Amino acid sequence: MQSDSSFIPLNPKTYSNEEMVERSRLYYEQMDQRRSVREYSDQSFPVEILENIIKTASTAPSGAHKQPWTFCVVTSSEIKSKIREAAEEEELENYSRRMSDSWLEDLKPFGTDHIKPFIEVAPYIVVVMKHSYEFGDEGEKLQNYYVNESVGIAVGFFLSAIHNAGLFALTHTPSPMRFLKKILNRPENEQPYLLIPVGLPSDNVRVPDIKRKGLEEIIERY
Ligand code: IYR
Repeated sequence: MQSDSSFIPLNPKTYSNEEMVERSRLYYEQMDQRRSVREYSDQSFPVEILENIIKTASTAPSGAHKQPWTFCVVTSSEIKSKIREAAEEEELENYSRRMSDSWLEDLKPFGTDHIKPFIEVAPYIVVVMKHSYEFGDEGEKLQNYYVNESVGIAVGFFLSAIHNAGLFALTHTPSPMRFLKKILNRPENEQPYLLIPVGLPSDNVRVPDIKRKGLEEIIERY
């Protein structure tokens, strides 16, 4: 199977068990500090950092290595305002009519409502687009595979890289998200997946007092 000449040697970097215990613990401790932030400072940061983060996201595995994603980086105040206006319109409908009473109850601890200033305040808005399919050179449709799984994994890498860089984000889903495709003028094969403000928190920001499930609540041993 591996006789194909397009295979190359891996030369993996490996560690002792002790080193792996230490590395995995340190990574867990670092990631356990990650928090979603809804209130941002307008302070910007070099775009190179975000580009490194997007390159990291794109190292994610994907179905048949199709990398079915585009990361739209928005800094234009005009476009941010358009996105905020359209997102708030949908969210007003969500909070006042579409969401069930139990859903609204579940969201109470997070203090969310339909007003979304972070869309205009955060220095960068990243709109992640998933590619349901691709276009070939003759305009023919080419299949992608496990697109939701692939893009979800890439966004996981993205959030981890943001935290590692010392930046903050929010995975925002202003549903339905069709307006993003229109405002950003994206092609027919792309669908909005998530809207992610990236930046630094506002001064004295407070976050909900959440607890994470313990290991024995999320693991089953066989
Ligand atoms: N999209 C809405 C509502 C919302 C839904 C869930 I589930 C959340 O975890 C948080 C918010 C909003 O962004 O306000």
